[in-house]
Amino acid sequence: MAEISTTAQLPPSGDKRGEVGERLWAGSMTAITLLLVGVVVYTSAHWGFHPPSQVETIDSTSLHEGGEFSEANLGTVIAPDGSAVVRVVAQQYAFVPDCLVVPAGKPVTIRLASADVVHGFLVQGTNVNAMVVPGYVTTVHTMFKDPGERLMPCHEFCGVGHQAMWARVRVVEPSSFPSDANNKQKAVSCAP
Ligand SMILES: [Cu+2]
Repeated sequence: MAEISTTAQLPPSGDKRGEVGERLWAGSMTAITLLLVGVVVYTSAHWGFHPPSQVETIDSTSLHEGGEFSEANLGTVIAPDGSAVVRVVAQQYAFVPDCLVVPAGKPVTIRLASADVVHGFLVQGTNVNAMVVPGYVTTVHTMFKDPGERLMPCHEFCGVGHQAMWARVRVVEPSSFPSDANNKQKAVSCAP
């Protein structure tokens, strides 16, 4: 009578190749994941890219009725330390105001709220790039190094007039900033 072997059989060579393939895939996926995490950390630390918080809520249907985003508050206000806060409303199909004036070399906080649908904005040549979602305030902190004028288009398709929705950002020397901006009661935008 033939003896039955109880020892495990060695896998055929095909299974060995499968294991090598799996290890290769697992290794490449781990490497890609680490690379992506590295890119996020690098852009965040080196370029100052940060996702906007968007945790602050606001009633988008009543922006014009008063509060932070009422008409008189739109534009730039300069704090005693020289930093600036810019408030902007995004609506179909314009930013209000459509020309922002900001000081060069000073911290600038841009606060946006949408009056209707989802919009987006970026400032050409800077790290400013965010979405403006109705119901939330988008806050971006930045600094503009050199004086000059930059474009600020809406980059989120928001309707048939989307391509016409853009503003300008005029970066000026702090010394030539409109003096009205130091008056907290009045926000300023570019002179017409
Ligand atoms: Cu838009």
